[in-house]
Amino acid sequence: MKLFRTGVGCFVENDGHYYRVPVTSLDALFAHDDLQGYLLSIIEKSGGADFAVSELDFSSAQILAPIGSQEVWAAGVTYFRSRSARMAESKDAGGGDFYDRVYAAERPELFFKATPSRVAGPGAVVRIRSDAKWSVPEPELTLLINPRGQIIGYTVGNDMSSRDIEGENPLYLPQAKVYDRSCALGPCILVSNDPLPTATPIRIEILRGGRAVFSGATTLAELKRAPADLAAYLFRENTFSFGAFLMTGTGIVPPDDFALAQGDRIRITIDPIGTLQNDVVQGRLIPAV
Ligand code: DO4
Ligand code: MG
Repeated sequence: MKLFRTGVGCFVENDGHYYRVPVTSLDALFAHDDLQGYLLSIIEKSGGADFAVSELDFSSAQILAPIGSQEVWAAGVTYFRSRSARMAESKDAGGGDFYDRVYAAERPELFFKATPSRVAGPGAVVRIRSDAKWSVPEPELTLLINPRGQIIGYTVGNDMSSRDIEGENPLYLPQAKVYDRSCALGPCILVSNDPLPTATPIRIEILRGGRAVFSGATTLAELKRAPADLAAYLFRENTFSFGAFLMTGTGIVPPDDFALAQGDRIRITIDPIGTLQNDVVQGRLIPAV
């Protein structure tokens, strides 16, 4: 069952059919005692003319990032590939053995990633910082966690990152990671209280002028930490009244000679959820005032 936020309201998809969800805010929905049960009850009650109108409304609606007021957090160095890439990029700043240590440590690396205003939805643009020369997308399974700390769904995430800025000095991590449109989420929430199978594939393709310039894949079997453990660490000392999103880290890093460029198209697919597609811009979206 998939939950979509669109320009004309929220819809739930089940078996290829779309049903309107009578809510004005995702915040109330995500705080529900039993989101999955509530959405199933909407599907069971739907029928007749209302159902046909919902299908029609959905087919012409713009799909938006499936986020309300939630903060987006991220875990880092949760795949061996990420550990090695960070150590390589920080070789001039001391070699980064702290990446190796955090990969092995009991406590994960967790960092603040984005407010909703910094998040791009499906089809919207993501940004490269004006002062960055080496940026990459990070395709990440992203957890939706309710205010009680329970994982209630999954979406596809892109943790846009400036490798040159982070590599220069790890204390620059917030600047490498947090800026306008540095994060993309979507196209929907796969609503589920169950863990995803470890065989779940995560794939990325980057197109330049319509031609693939990078593609990569991994599976959740490569993720070193259990999503529930990451969620538990995040909720240890934080209250999230509307729940939170938690990106689980990247297992795919392009080769060191690859940098994103203006106009690139990024496609990230996690099969049970869908494909998140965003085009890249470098520079400001809105003129400074
Ligand atoms: O340690 C820096 C960030 C790592 C990260 O974002 C990742 O592994 O996905
Ligand atoms: Mg990341």
